[in-house]
Amino acid sequence: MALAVEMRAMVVFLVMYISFLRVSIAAVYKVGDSTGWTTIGNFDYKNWSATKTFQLGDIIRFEYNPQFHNVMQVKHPEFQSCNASSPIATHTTGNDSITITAHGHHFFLCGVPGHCQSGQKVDINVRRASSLPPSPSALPSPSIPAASVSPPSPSGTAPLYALNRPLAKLGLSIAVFAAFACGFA
Ligand SMILES: [Cu+2]
Repeated sequence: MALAVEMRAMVVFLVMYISFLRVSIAAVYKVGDSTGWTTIGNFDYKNWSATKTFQLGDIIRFEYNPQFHNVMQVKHPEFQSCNASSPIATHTTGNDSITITAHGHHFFLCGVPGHCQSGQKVDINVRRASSLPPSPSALPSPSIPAASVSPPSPSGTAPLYALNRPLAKLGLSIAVFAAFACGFA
């Protein structure tokens, strides 16, 4: 009987541990890394974002001096033309964390005159199959309009991709769990 109780506690612990892992998967990306969000040094934000694999739930952090800069989320045409007159959202704290909740492109620029033109703009692209390694038989990429920030359409394959990483972590969970359980014995 005591064993049954113990087993149940273990299962509860394991479930909690896996939940924790799932939550902790989200990554935080500081835009510009140590450079931050600025015009100084002509940082290449395009190259910066191109080297990242953004996923749903990831956090994009803009760190900057709010006296000199801000963060505006805009649509694609405004991003292209550096038009800060009709932003979707504006952030001005100097330490802005934005959680990515949709696939596709997320366009940000600095709304201070001249800054976007000098390169203070970044395109955060969350690809649909980003959790998969590149394969030769790549899916024919669906023609998603660049400016689309609409919620993802229900797709049969998406949940499968979503499961990959938690499952990969499961082995680790069990190993840690085993060590944990041994410590109690
Ligand atoms: Cu600026």
